[in-house]
Amino acid sequence: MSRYAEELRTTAKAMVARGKGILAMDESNGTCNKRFDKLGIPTTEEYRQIYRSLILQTPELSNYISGPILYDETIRQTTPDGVPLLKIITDAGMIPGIKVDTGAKDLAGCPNEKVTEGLDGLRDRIAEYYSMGARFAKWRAVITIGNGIPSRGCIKANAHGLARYAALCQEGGLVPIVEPEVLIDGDHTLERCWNVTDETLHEVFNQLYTQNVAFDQMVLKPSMVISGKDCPQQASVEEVAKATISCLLKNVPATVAGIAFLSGGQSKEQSSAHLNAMNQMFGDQCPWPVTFSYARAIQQPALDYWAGDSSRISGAQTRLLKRAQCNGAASLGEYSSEMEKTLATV
Ligand code: 5MM
Repeated sequence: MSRYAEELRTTAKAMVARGKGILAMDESNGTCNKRFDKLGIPTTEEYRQIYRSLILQTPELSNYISGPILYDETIRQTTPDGVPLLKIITDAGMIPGIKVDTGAKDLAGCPNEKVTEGLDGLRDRIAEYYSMGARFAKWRAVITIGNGIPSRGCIKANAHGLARYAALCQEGGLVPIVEPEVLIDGDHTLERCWNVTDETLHEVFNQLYTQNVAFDQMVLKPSMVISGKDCPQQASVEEVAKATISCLLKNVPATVAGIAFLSGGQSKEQSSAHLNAMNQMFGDQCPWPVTFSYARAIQQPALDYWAGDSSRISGAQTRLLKRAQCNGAASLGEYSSEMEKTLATV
C-alpha cells in the first residue's frame, strides 16, 4: 500500500466532486502549436503563456472545475505579470495535475498502431512534480479502430504501460488518471466501438490489478462508446449513453474513484448531451461519479474567439466558463439544450 494512500483517496474524490470535472489543458507544444497555427496565433512560448493564463484566470472556473491537467512547460510558467500559474490554481481552490507521458509512438511489430511512452525516469519526474505541488497525473494511450486493428499486441502493450505508470504515480503520491482512448476516427459502428472498448477496458483493469494499483486511488478517463465519425449510421444520444454505461458497468470495478470522460473530437454540444444522458438515464445504477475531463469540448470556443487578440481575453473567458458550466450541469444530469441559449455569451 502506498504511504500516500489516504491522501490519494481524498484527492481522487475531490477530482470528481459533485458537479465538477477536470479541465484537460495538457496539449504538448506540438499539439498546441497546431491549434494556434490554424487560427494564425504565433506559435511561441509567450502566446502559450498568455493562453494558459487566460484559461486559469477565468473567474469562477473552480465552481465547475476541480483541477486542470497541465503540460511540463505550463506547470513551470507564470502569468505575463509574473504570478506562478500553480499559485493561481491553488488560490482558486483547484488541484494541479500534470501530463507525464511522453506521447504515442509507432508500435514495432504492429503496423499503424501506437504505444504510449514515458516510463523511463518517470519515478524521478513524479517526485519532482509532487514537490512542486502537483497532486494528480495523466497518461493517455490511443487505440485505433481500422482494418484488422486494434491488435492484441497493441491493446496489451498500452494497458501494461498504463498500469506501470499508475503504480508509479501512487507510489509517489499522485493520483493517476488512466486514459485509454479508443479513437473516434473511422467508419466503424457503435457495436464495433463497444467491442473494442470492452476488450481494451478488460485488459487495462487486468493489468492494473496485476500491478497492484489501488482502484479507489485512481480516476478512469475513457472515451465514450460512439459511432465512428465517418460511419453513415450515427447512434443517437440515448444509444451512446446506454452503450457507454453498459460497457463501463461490465469492466470497471465499483471501487474506482470516478469516471471522467474525454471528448475525443465530439462537438461541444454532443459532449455535454452524452454526459448528461448518462447521468440522467443511468446515474442511479453507477457506483462511481460520472463526469468530464474534456480539452477541446471546453476550450475550443474560447480559443476560437481569443485567436491571440489581447482585447478578447474576457470574452474568451466567458465562453470557457459557459462550457465548464454546461458540463458541470451534465455531470449532474441537469443539462439541457436550453442552457446553450440562456447562458451568457454566444
Ligand atoms: C489536451 O490534449 C491531450 C493530448 O495532448 P497531446 O496529444 O499533445 O499529448 C489529450 O490527452 C486530452 O487530455 C484528451 O484526449 C482529452 O482531450 P479531448 O479534446 O479529447 O477532450
